[in-house]
Amino acid sequence: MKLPWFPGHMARAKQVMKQHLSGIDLVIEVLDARIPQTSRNPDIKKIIGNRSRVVVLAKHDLADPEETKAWLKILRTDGAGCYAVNAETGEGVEDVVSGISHLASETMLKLAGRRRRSRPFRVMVIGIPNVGKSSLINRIAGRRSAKTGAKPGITRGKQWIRVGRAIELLDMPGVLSPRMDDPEAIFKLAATGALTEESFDEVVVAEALLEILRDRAYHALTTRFKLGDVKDQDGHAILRLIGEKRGCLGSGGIIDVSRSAVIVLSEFRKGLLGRITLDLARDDRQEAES
Ligand SMILES: Nc1nc2c(ncn2[C@@H]2O[C@H](COP(=O)(O)OP(=O)(O)O)[C@@H](O)[C@H]2O)c(=O)[nH]1
Ligand SMILES: [Mg+2]
Repeated sequence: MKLPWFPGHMARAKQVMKQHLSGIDLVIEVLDARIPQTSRNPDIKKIIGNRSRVVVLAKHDLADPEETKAWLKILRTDGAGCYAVNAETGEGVEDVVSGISHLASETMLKLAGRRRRSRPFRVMVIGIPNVGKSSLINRIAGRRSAKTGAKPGITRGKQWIRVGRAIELLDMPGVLSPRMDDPEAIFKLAATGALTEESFDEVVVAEALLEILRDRAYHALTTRFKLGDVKDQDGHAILRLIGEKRGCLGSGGIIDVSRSAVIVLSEFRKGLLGRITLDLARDDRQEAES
């Protein structure tokens, strides 16, 4: 598989993020619920330092609910809290906000005990591209403006969004680069939509994904694409069958597998092939805890 293009703006974004982190008390680390292990930046602990960290598993509507439950259990032992949300609809975001409020008041009490001057508790959202950072920020901000009515200058266009009385959320997320340490990780990032289209081979990714779906979501796969018995077929054969069913024909009536690959990936990412978690909590437990 081709190595993804690593844009210079990613390095700059990291620099900007480090500057922004200087005044931050708590970091919300957004992970993709389908790949909680792979969507985590390997240097996360170094980047965050000793700040508190809340983990949010976004896109939980696309992940296997049992797997998400297991991941929440694993990740809860690690940070200051862990929540599963749909950042698009806002489902679960209330719990994130109340968790943060609780941490904020604890911290403020400690500061008051040391007779420090009170100041807002500052929060920043970070995560890899496309994981749901902006959606989460919008949901947290939207919840606030829904409660207080429109207040121009407070919720929008400013660097900080007020959340409750004592909390401020940075309007801008911190973008982290994903882990690219093995082909398996690159496959999972590509399948879930974390990488730009030009940085991987869609056919290779779709074929690998189809074999996972064949083994773990057989009914959803065969129903969605109206396939017959494909239990003994490999990813390439299934991709060709899908191309046939969906009329992906190139010149001379040859099946255009790159078109069927695009269809498979796009329908998977929309959740039309079922709720699939690619990082299984069972397999990845040890790594996650290390
Ligand atoms: N199904 C689903 N889609 C989501 C969720 N969160 C974000 N998205 C979608 O994922 C894409 C990337 O989201 P965005 O917030 O821009 O990610 P960012 O790059 O981390 O800021 C957008 O199309 C969102 O609508 C979620 O929880 N569930
Ligand atoms: Mg964004």
